Amino acid sequence: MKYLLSLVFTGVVALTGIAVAQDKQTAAANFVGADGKENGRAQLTAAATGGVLIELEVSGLPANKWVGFHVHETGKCDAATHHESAGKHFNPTNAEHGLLAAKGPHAGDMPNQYVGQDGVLKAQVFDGMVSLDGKDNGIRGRALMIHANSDDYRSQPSGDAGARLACAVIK
Ligand SMILES: [Cu+2]
Repeated sequence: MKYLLSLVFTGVVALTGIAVAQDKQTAAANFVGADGKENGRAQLTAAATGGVLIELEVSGLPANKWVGFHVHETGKCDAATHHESAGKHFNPTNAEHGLLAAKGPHAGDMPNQYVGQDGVLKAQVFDGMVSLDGKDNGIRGRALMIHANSDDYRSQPSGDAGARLACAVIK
């Protein structure tokens, strides 16, 4: 009986451990600017019921301006290519671009973010269409991107958001 109880107890502890691990899926990403130098970081936390919270702080951006913010499909930030190395927006459902597009959005589409007059962007953004390690919508190994202009939420394929100013591989 004592042996059985201890087996049950071990089982409960193991199950609880798994539940906690799933609640606390996290990732981090370091931003690289257009000049190739590190200029910020992000912390990512997966929500238990889906979606990922992205907390970021990036400096050296154009002051007093709304800028586009997306997940791009390729986790490669190469300033020598103006971060074109990160490829297109992450779009596993083959949707159109834009939070306000009739057949959108891309899973990697997120709202514009505001840069303060010190050129620093601080934000907490929730993307409900992605996960960290999901088979189809996982973004670990992909890239976060901040653009020079705001996303118009409609233009194809990327909202006319302009140059790629800061790129971060999600690890
Ligand atoms: Cu983008």
